[in-house]
Amino acid sequence: MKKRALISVFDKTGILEFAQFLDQKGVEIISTGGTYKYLKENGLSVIDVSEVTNFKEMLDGRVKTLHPNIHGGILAIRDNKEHMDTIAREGIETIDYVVVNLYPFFREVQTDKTFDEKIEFIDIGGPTMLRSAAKSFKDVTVICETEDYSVVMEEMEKDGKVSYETKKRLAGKVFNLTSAYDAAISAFLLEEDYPKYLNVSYEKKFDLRYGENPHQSSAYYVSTTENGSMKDIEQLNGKELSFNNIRDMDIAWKVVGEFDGPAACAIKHSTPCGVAVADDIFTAYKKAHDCDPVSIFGGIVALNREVNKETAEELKKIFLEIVIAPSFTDEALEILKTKKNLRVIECKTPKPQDKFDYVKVDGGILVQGTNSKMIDEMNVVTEKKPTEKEKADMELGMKVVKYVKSNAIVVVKDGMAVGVGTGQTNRIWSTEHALQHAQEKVGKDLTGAVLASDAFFPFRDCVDTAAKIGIKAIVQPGGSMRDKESIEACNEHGITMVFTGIRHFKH
Ligand code: 93A
Repeated sequence: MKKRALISVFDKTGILEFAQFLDQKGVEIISTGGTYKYLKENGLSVIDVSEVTNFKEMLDGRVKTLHPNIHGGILAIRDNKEHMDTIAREGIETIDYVVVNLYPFFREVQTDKTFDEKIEFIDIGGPTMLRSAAKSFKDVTVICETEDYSVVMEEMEKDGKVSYETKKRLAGKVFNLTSAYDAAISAFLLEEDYPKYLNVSYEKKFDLRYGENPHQSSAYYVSTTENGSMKDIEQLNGKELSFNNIRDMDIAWKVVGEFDGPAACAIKHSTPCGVAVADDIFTAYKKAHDCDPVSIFGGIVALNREVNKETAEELKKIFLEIVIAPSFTDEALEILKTKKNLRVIECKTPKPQDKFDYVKVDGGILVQGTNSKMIDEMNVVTEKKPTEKEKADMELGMKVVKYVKSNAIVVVKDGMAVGVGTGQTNRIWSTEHALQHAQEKVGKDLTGAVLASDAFFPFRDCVDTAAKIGIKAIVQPGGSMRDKESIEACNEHGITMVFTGIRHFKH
């Protein structure tokens, strides 16, 4: 019996060559409106789908292939006699190849088209054919991606047929696509109800060499429905990005995104090791570097202003994995490009866009709104009031603490996060760590420095320890049973303390 292919593609890339190939192999080609016209114009003999369905396309093309003559021909099991008798009785012939790519809903949903226009990009007939063909994969070769034309052509050329394994893999790709496609539509319509309904739809951006460690396989996926800065990156120089690179770069970019003025941030192992603000980006970077000149080595640096020549020269002085910024001057880029391996990344989306955060647990996933609320109020709870300078450093401290693993303590001086106490299992160790670190980096004099904490102090010990080193201002959310003890300690030591009302746990 003559083999038949149904071709209905929105993206016509490579379809002519593939259709010609099928034609040469004696496969009869059936096509829908636009595809039919395109193939016909290019000299192929094609059958219009309406000749198969005995129905004209209708409802502005909403119904063109949704017909038993199509789906019967795809879904009939070839070695089931009853199935074959049934379609024969109904005058339906089998379809052996289904080649479809869908209306580009992923792309169109992110444009500024109207709601109703976007609805029209929901493909119904396409996924239906793909799903029918994928279910019938033993009998039907189904192609939903242009890149698979060559795979099928090679096998047909070599073996005269497409193997079971390939047909199964192609079917799996169909359901992978249609599930992501449906999730994207669901996200579009149920936006308000999220995360009550989980609508995750991602497409692969690229494969990664490995994951967190070389023995872990890995790939990078980006959302098909949501915008975001890490979707918007362009690599201008350097080695390929790694799993750890992307993760660290994301944090670095989020940190500098907290600031409206010029800011720089260095990240090591997901932890900020230098964050600073200044009137210009050169100074901000210099200060971020000086927060911790040891840890920044091999780190990831984010800058929230265009990188100019002098900043590039400064960046070039040490070994860095990545520099990410909104733009680079030509001169700056030239300087950075002299470092062959340095990954130079441009990102045009300055602030994080995600509304939700996911945390993977074994066999499940936790969903939460992103931690986008910084400070509720600056409530001074001590006799001593903070100066404007202290207030600015308090804000910086809180912005950094948000990205430090709990228990998190950050010491800030003159617009620089000079001490970062991270990931300790009690608050006093984090406090000691941050203070010790700050002393080492900026010398003994921490007079006038500010201490920020991601959560309340359970006891007064942190205040007492900070006082010994010369800390004169503390910012924290407040809310402990023993807040009073910490406030008393501050008053005894002449420290000002501010409650923000917003906790920033990061577990
Ligand atoms: O509007 S639809 O949901 N109804 C259908 O019956 C149908 N059949 C194929 N969309 C349908 N298609 C889609 O048309 C395919 O998925 C493909 O993307 C597109 C190809 O249309 P044309 O051949 O007219 O360019």
